[in-house]
Amino acid sequence: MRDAAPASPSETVYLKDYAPPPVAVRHVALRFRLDPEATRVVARLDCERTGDGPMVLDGEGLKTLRVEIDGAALPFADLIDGHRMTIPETPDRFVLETEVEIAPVRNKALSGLYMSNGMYCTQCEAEGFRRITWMLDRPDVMATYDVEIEADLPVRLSNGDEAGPGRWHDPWPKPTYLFALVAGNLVATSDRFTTMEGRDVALNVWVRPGDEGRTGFAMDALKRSMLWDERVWGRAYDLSVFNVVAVDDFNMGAMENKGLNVFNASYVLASPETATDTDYAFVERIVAHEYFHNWTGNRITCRDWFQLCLKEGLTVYRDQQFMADTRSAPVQRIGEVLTLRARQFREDAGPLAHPVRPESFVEINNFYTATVYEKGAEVIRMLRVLVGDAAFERGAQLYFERHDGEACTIEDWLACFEEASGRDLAQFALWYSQAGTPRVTVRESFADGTYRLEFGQAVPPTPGQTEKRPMVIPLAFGLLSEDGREIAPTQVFELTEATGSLEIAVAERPVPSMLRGFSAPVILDAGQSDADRLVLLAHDTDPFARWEAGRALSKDRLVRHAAEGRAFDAGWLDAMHRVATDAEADPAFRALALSLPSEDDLAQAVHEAGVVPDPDRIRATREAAQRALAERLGDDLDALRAACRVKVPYSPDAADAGRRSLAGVLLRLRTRLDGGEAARVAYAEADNMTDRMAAFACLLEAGDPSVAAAFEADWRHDRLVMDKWFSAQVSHAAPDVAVAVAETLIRRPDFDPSNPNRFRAVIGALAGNMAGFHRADGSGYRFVAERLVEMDATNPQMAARLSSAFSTRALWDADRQAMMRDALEQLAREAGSRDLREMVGRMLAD
Ligand code: B3K
Ligand code: ZN
Repeated sequence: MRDAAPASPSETVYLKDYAPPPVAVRHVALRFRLDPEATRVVARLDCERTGDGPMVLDGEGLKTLRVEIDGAALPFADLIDGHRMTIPETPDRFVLETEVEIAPVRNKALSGLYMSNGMYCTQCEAEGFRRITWMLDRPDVMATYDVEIEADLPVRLSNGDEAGPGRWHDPWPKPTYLFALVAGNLVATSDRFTTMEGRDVALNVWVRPGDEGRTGFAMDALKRSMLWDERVWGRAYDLSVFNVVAVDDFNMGAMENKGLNVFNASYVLASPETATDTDYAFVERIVAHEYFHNWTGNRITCRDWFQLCLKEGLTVYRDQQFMADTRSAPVQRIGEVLTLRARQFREDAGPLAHPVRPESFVEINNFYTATVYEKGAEVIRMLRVLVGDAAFERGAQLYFERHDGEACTIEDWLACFEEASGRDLAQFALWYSQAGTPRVTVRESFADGTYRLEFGQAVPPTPGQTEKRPMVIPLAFGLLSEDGREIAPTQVFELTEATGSLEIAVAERPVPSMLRGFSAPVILDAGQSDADRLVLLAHDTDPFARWEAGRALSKDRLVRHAAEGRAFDAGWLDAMHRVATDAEADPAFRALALSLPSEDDLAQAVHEAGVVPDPDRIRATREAAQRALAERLGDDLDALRAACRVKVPYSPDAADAGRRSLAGVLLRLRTRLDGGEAARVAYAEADNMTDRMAAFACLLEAGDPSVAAAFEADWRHDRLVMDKWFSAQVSHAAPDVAVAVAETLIRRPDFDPSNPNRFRAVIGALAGNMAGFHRADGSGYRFVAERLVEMDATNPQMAARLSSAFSTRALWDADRQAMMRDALEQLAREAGSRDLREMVGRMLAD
């Protein structure tokens, strides 16, 4: 199933080449006779000519047994060339029937039909359906489905409504990528939901026997998502059953198959003993996200894969809104920005930068990126700011009315908002086509009662895009007085040219609070003074801007320490102390304000300051800063920790989670002073996984040799908790031993690299341990590259995804750059898959 040849231009698919298919498939009837080694699939396609030219079907790794048109056999061997079957001529209306054999048990790529712990399951997005049977495997071919599953297994599921044992009918036309089948020995937690249209819906969360006790939160999140989508977007569910299945071996988080969402078990199963608050939040968010796809993705889908952000950016925007409504909106927003900067800004700044709507790809699975998802969501957030809430809502409803049942483009989406708002969105559309994070500068002056702001924007060059045009950038800002009063509430300045300016009449020189709520995904240089930042940190009414001021103060201190060896000043430490002890502020906010910028963030900032970053030095700086903070907090540390104590029984709600989060940050600081004494007590006393993991991390960082064995003794029976155990040991290992720790872990019998969660727990964690991965001797690079080559032979998607660890090459010193290049060249030589070859090719192309 692997392609042998290197990536060549002929493998590249271009947006500009899009052409509709000449044949529509109106209905698909599938019959499966499941067998691990020899599953038979009979597919009957009701087809109709819609244009001229041959019918080209996709198929990969199929043993073809029969191809017939209207009952007459075709000489299929002559028609098949690699992964294509070309039928030169067809009647206007016809039935194409094929029969193939596949071996799910041998499918380790986890794309198509595969097996996980004895259960059959599928993953078809983006192009996995072709590994099940011959079909026009493209999103603009939408059909209704009938599915029949023969197997000696108690549970047999597919999309749509149940039409008898093992038989399913899906009345809603859908593309192949939303097809799903699950069969196995599963048990359900069940509930019901009545939609606003009066439809009674059976809800089931299917898991392996033994896991039933951990499904309650996912079910609750599902019901709340259904209600929220009705209330906020007017979208109701449209089948009589909604099934969710937890699968152990899954490449990503989850998949929105129509009526049959398949989830990585780690994003469904949650109990206080085994899941952290972060896990709970992921379960809630991903359940919501996949459910919301039912309208944004399933009922209205993408014309082609270049339009991926049409469903993903929009659905992320919707899940973010849901989380903001469900939890603390400011804390959610800060978290979103942290993720955007850590993942998307990093992507945008390196060789993997691409527009929110890419214009070409070799392997579409390489474009399920932070840019398509997270920046895609930011673009929608900006659209809302620009057209206003009322026009946004009208535009969204118009989109649902006009395009229900269709496969659409970004142009279709934007046209609805142009119509609803009367506004020309041509310049706004640049957000979809221009890659790179815009840099915005702001300079201020004040004289004679006039405050003047001057803005500038520049979008940096990115691969394949050297020239950039000015974008429309909504900059939300407010003004405070120097003693912290708000003197101008939030307003939005639209920067549409390379430069722009604004004058406001005010009596005194104000303190500007810029980019409130992070109103645009840009890098802002406001040239702000420490004095202004301290005012904002103490008084800003916009929680994001308040947090941002503190973050800027901290980042500045840590960068100067790492780059110039400058000591931490009392002004900063006092400000941090005030935030920590501000009893009025939400504990979750305080936890975020006290958390220092990550090592990755600091490496990028040191690089931007014109100094080559040294990973060990950055690590040491962060350690020193934590120690200095801990010393400044002094006795308050323990008092604050005590005040964070949360009532029992455990609740995953935002308020309690916020207290646990602050307690975790404080414990980390405490550990810098007592070598792990408080963490040992916290570990012993922990009655939930959040507190336990926080203490475990502290003890690992303190170099406690016994804690890993103690944890393992308690949890070796639990695969999801053991993923945390694997991951934490690598993430929190000292830089000089991180590779050795990872090497020891992968030799254990319970390290199964074919399980993506376990593979990520070790290899992904090492790539994320900055000073461990970037060892000066290159051992981190070699270790990760070797594992990726091994992984590529069975699961190319996984290997390609983790290969982005090498995308930060340009940040580092010449020796590291050379060693990273060596690792990439090794990957280029030894990569068999199109997936990994494309990624490596992009990372080497400079
Ligand atoms: N749509 C899926 C992701 C599919 C990834 C394919 N490589 C999950 C989601 O975004 O909801
Ligand atoms: Zn999605």
